[in-house]
Amino acid sequence: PAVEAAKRLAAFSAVDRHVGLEHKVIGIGSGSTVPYVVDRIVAQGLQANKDRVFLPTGFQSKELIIKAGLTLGDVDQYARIDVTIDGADEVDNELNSIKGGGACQLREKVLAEAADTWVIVADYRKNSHVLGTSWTQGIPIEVVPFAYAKVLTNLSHMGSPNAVPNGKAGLSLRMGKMKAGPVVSDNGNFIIDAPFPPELMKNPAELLHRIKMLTGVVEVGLFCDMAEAAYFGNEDGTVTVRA
Ligand code: DER
Repeated sequence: PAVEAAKRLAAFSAVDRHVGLEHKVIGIGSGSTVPYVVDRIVAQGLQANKDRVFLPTGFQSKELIIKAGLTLGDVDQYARIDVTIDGADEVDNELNSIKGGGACQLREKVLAEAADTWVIVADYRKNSHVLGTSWTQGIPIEVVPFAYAKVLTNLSHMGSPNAVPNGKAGLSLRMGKMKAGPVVSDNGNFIIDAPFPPELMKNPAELLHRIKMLTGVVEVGLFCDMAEAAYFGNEDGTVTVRA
């Protein structure tokens, strides 16, 4: 319950600060914190105005919008977005983040980039100094199925270890839990989770570009120099805002 309260706190604070009557096109992220963003939007009556539309970052996000009675916008119709709010798996001091725990990072990054303002909402577990500190599962990388084996090899040559000390899997193709075979993204692609040593995680922008250039990589779960602000709900009921 402490984590859920922290998620709610972060979400409510971000909506109150960044979603106003003047914002008409709003991007809704994915994951378990974003439902609280939608709760707040509904509570503030911001769904009532039918010319306010909400754009989804994937199947879960779309269902969230529809079930909350928000007006679902067609992503193709809106090249510009006023504000997108999304969760993250970990955030560092410079507001760089690891995303893709939910395998939604491609569409999330499209709506993050298209937004005038992109805001992260997260509980205290995500608040780090350096990426890779709390999120040790590795960087989520969306790859075309045809290329996944080659990308695994290339990532290994870049220094991603096949095993990590904390017992979590090292460099690996993300396999389904209640599904035989690999996880398949909303775009029909596979996800590779690639941990990297701290010295590489200290420069996420450089790592992002090196990974993105590998043939077969569709999108990388590193969001660098994109967030306007990050809201972390804390266990003691306070909110940490980093901008
Ligand atoms: O996959 C993602 O990037 C999602 O935004 C997700 O990982 C956010 O995490 P949450 O479920 O803790 O909000």
